[in-house]
Amino acid sequence: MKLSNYIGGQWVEPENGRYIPDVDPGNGEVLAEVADSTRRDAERAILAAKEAYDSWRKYPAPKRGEILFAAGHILQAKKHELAQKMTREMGKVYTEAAGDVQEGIDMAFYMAGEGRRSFGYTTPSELPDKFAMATRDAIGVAGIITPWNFPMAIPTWKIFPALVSGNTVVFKPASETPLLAYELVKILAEAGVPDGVVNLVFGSGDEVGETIISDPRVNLISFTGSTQTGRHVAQVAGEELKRVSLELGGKNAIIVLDDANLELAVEGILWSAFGTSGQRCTACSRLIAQEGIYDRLEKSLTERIARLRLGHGLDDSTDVGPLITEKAVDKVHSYVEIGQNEGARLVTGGNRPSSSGSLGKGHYYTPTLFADVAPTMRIATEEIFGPVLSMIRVKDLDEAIRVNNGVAYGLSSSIFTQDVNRVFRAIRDLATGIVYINAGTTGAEIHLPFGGTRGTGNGHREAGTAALDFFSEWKAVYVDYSGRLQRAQIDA
Ligand code: UN1
Repeated sequence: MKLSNYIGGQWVEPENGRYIPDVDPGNGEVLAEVADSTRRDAERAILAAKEAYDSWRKYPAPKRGEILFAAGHILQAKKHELAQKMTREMGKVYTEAAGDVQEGIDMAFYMAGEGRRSFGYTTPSELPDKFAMATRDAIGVAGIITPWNFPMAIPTWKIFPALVSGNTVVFKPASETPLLAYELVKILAEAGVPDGVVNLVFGSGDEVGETIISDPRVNLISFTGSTQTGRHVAQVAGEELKRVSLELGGKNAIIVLDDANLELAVEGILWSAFGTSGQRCTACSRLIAQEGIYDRLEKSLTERIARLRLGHGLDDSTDVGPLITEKAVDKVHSYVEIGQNEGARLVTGGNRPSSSGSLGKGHYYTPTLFADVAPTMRIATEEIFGPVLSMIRVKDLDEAIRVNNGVAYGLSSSIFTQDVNRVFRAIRDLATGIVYINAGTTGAEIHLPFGGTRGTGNGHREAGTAALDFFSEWKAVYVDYSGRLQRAQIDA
């Protein structure tokens, strides 16, 4: 199977005719061949999006919404098939892949409804016989650059609000997950998205990504990925004064206080730290435990982690799938060595599984727990993006909050306690964009704002109506029906 670009409503070969393999990280199987496009292909896509913009922005928003409804129904009908493909292409276990597709379905229906809302507001004028209102306008061509860890959810979080707001799209998915991007764009075309409104270009960040962020015809950029790349995106796009939304790294923590329900906390920790093999921006990689519960928590977690089964995500008995690439495995392992050199205590995991069995062909790493981690160690401050959890001991809630807030990121945080007073202090003081009470750090729902503070981004939020604030701009409209010149601020 060959995955070509989709430009101006046509599936087209990359100009250089080059394709590279798309590989299953769980067993090395080649799933498809994907276009390795260049700057020229990206420029064609940008031109197509630019040309389609004027008629799309004038296409009634409720009708744009209806196309998203149709896309939502197709996604729903194909949920199982798409989830299976996602597991094979990205590695996460089937149930989690199905959840990823479900986020896309939820976002389709939510944003479809926005076609009949996208509320602005009216407000009184300071002058008589004059009417004032604020409406939302489309912006232009949206450059959408997405990561591999949520191959359906994240593209839909960006593309659907972009479309319902009247923008056209140039979409560059991560090189590791082209198949799901291809499926999504096929569904959008089938749902009735007009030619040129959504364009898909496969290829590297250096060629395709760089063109999208620097080309002046692209008006806004929505990017999810590493903090390092995000900084570069902001710099390049900033030159052209583009609107830029960045969703970057995390170093999310779960706080467990002495009075917590221990079993519930353990479930939440395992799910947040080792689900998707720790490859979520929202994954929990720090466990901040109060001293009275620390040892019991460590013991219980150690037993449970030892029972987690590694394997291919389509195998029913698998709890933890592979990492995305061998390079990712190397990075995770280097952090394990860093942790040991820093003096943290490796409790369990910390190695590649033996390469003799079926795991030998994939990129696996054993779920890993470190204890006696100091809050300033590198394993407790830098994003690892793998199945590595660091336990930090604290005296009380105040220290827990200080440790939680003491990193360069601020996406998600969580606290387990039964004390309502401490719950509300935590809600007030945890400096992250998402806060969970008695639940892990993952599992954001699509109708609430998603995003983080500090190094996690640049202040924008995705999902919910917050997404419309990024993908549209305000137009203030004054209608004077007095029939004479009325001067604001001057005529009493
Ligand atoms: C991400 O890891 O980039 O809250 C997104 C969650 C998911 C989305 C994660 N709904 O974990």
